[in-house]
Amino acid sequence: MRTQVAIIGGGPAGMLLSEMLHRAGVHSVVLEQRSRAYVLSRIRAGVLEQGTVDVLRANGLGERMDREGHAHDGMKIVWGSSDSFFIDVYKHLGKRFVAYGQTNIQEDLFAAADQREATVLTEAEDVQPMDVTSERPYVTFKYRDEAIRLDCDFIAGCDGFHGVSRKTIPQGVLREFEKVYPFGWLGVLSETPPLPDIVYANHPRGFALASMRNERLSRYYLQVPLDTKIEDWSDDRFWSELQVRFPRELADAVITGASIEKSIAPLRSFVAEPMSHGRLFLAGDAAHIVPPTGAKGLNLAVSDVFYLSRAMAAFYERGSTSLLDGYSAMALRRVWSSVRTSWYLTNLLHRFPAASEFDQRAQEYELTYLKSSHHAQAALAEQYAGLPFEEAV
Ligand code: FAS
Ligand code: PHB
Repeated sequence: MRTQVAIIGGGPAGMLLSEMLHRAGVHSVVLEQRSRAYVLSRIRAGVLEQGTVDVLRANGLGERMDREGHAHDGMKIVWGSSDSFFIDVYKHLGKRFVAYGQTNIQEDLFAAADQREATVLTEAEDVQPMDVTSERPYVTFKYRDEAIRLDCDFIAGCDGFHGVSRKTIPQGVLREFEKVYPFGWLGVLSETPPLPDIVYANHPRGFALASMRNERLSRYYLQVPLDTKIEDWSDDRFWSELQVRFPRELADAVITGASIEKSIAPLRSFVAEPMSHGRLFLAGDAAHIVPPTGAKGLNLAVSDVFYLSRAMAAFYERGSTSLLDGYSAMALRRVWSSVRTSWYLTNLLHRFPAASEFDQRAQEYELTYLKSSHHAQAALAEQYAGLPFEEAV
């Protein structure tokens, strides 16, 4: 087989890259190890930055999002019995967020790929990037019991944190930065009307979050210890704990119901540098992981793909390699900004088991300061909205 760009991974990064390359006249093949049904069964992100919304609209992926998505001016942070403030992204930046599930985006991406009869090979096994530092890289894999070689000009590693691509970069070249948090998030999806706002709660018993997928589908999270077992959390226990962690008037407004999905995600911050090596380019979770506190994971995957598709299009249009050469540095500037914001919000809103009384006081003061300072809220809103994409110079 031969293509211009071999894309490893059919999650949001891989499928969006394939779509954007197609629109730039560049051919790609997507190799996904799981079935389409499995990819669509994963419940993950739910909040899209304005930059992500703009990219999806510009690539013909906005119609259902605009119909079913929920626009928000910002998010609410609550703590204690009545303390709260609103991260008003619209007031400070003139931008809005859209609550629209990653699952929906994945469905829209698969539908667009089917529309253009794209080559998306699911259940591809033993995918291996080869000769990535040569001018003739290729990928080997097994498909329906047949061993296949896919020759290409470039390889895009969009295969997530546990993928094979990042591991292809030699140890002497790759630098990894990691911070593991001493807790996870227990998430529930329920067919119940959500609270009107996305609400983050800091409570002595732990963090809680109220979000949504649409006006009939709610998404809630609780901070839980790392050794938590899902079977220990009945729906009743989840709802009563959630209502303890929200101030009374919010707790009373929560409409409970049977969970249709329940999962635990560990929290970590992780960045791999550089995000390219020879003709291999990493995008999305293959290169970085953020704690979901800042709702940045999916949005970073989109910004990486925006930069990478622009760079590859420039190569095929006019033979220029400058954007490809500068991809890693440009993507990492935005990655580290989001990694820092997500780390800051995780420290601000969670209870750390080993926190000293000093740490606790400092956290409480930070919340009080944010509540009192228009400037501090504007700075947080700017970070939360996500930095603008850099121009191609
Ligand atoms: P993905 O992991 O989504 O996709 C990678 C794809 O590559 C997968 O389909 C995988 O099967 C495939 N793959 C892996 N190895 C392969 C191989 N060797 N060969 C071929 N294919 C291979 N972000 C938020 O903003 N908010 C959230 O609330 C949130 N919750 C999350 C909960 C969980 C449990 C997880 C894991 C992540 C969550 N995220 C959240 C982050 C998430 O949304 C990611 O940022 C997003 O999926 C990134 O997309 P990709 O980079 O495409 O990686
Ligand atoms: C979600 O809706 O899943 C969500 C919202 C905000 C976050 C993380 C996840 O920070």
